[in-house]
Amino acid sequence: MLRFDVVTLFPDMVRPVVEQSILKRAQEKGLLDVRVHNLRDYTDDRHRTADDVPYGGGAGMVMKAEPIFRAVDALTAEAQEDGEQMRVLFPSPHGRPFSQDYAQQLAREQRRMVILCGHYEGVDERVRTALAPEEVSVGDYVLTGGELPALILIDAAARLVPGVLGDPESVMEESFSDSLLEYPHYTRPGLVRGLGVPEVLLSGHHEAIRIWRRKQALRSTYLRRPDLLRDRVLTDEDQRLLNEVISEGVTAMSMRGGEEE
Ligand code: 4G0
Repeated sequence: MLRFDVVTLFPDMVRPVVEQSILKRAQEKGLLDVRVHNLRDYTDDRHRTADDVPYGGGAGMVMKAEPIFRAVDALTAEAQEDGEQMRVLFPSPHGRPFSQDYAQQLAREQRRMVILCGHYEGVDERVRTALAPEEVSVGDYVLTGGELPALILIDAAARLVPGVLGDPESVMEESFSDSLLEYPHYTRPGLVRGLGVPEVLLSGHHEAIRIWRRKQALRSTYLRRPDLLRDRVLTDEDQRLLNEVISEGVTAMSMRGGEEE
């Protein structure tokens, strides 16, 4: 079972989200366990202070180290009692870039994962010194806190756990089209505001559909994220389809999904 312990000053930013939809179902099925811990419960003063002014002055507040240490100590003790190991993650703009590969690694993790959510201008550096948490970044931008990144890590990992998504084929297909963008999807009706569906998808010709989708995925990737194709060894079929895409040129129609064929 994939287990996350989220340590946060704002439990309500996390709990309602993990209690919805697919993450809720995953927990009901016993495939995922997300526990949310209020960092204020690990403070020791009357005002339950979790932050303070920075030494040396300057704007904003800094998260205190001791409440984080106490929370991690409590979770470490609990894991030990249950004979489990622990991995501590710390969402931060200074972290290692999160990616699909990183998510896959989390999804296969046997240890409990503690996610420390920082806030304000940052956390007391001694949290890094003493805990050496794994810093992970969900992108090159700054957020008000680590809660949204925590949810991103949990969501991206959980959906890769076998049985979490309804249809195991969707994850299968996805790993097949690894690091290509998706082909376009259509559903009923066949005509929406004058817009139709590519004929091939209505043909029932499974091999033709497979090739069409593969070509569309290559086209979309070539046009929008050529970096994903740059150092990639293509199969003979992929190379042939990509050559077709390129020789057809970047027409207005190809930009709309290549409905010519
Ligand atoms: C630690 C993660 C935590 C340090 C967290 C901010 C963006 C990300 C936080 C800071 C976050 C991300 C140094 C501002 C909380 N923002 N990109 N905010 N600093 O993953």
